[in-house]
Amino acid sequence: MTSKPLRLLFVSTPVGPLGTGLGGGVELTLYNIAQEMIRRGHQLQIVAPSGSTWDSLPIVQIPGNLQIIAQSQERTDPITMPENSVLANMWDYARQIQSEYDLIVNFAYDWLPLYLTPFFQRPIAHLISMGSLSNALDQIIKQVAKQFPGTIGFHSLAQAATFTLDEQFFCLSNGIDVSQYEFCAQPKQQLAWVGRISPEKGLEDAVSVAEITNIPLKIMGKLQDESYWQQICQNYPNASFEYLGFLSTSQMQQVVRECRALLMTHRWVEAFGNVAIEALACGVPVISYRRGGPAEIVKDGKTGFLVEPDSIPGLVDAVSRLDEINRHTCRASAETEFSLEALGDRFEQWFMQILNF
Ligand code: HBI
Repeated sequence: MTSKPLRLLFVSTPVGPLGTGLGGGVELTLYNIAQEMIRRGHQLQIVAPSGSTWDSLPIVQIPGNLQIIAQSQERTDPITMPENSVLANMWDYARQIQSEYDLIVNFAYDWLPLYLTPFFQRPIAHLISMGSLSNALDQIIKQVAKQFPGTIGFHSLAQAATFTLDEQFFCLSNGIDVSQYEFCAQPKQQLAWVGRISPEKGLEDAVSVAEITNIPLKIMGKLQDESYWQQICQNYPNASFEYLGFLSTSQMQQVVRECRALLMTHRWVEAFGNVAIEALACGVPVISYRRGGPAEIVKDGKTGFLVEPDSIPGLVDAVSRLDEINRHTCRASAETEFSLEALGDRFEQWFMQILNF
């Protein structure tokens, strides 16, 4: 706990209302850290797009048109804003009420809140939730890192490295409410894949593993790219795989915990990989490409295996070695490094540094 309670204003991602899964990993991060800050006695207000529903969290719903997802754009694309932009509306609201808070925390992977930073009276902490995707966004992140050192937060060193900042930044890792995940000692003969179904997540590689090993694959997550999914269904007629939909945390962990392993087959530098620590919390080993955040989460040979990126034979070999992994070791690593307690300590440390208490 910091010396005194902080008054925190969290401004959410503009790509979808909280609770819909459209915001991907950053939704879970926002929910977890909000919960933990309230538990620690801080005052908290969340600003999010209309339609956000989330338990008892205090959310101000802002209307407006959603922002298109950054990963669907080209690196050289100009920044685009829809008319009646929910992103602009959320930050206009934050501007109006900023004096009631000590610190504003930005969860959007977007240009506007970074550009607005010097125009605000209150400090803004920017949690950058993905690796580098856009030249215009890279540039404004560099600018804010230079002008406001320490206010840029990342989830992993690999993610930070994609922005080549020479300024100091803060590495938050990530964390989950481990008590939401139930350990399972005896899994079924099945594998899990969890994530937004979109090309950058490389689902087809996991389906290949299911076809080669003849172990059924359970797929969960937001079906973001319909044509990509249809392509996979056509290209792997002999593989045994089943799409279970976008499940709540509790439903998802009920399936994952009974799997022999979670496969992570991402093509891009995954900023962190929340699903990796969710699987570990269930005692489930993680088999992941050695790329991005998961390479800083999985202890090779201890809590899973790190595989040469894009090597399907590497994934298949790791599956054959799963009996070398002790599922209790997986659970223990989630409890020590990735708990809400550990995450809360890192966020408080970041906030206090920015407020230079
Ligand atoms: N795209 N424009 C934009 N803004 C976001 O906040 C955003 C996104 N794409 C994906 C995303 N956020 C989250 O799914 C990731 O941060 C996890």
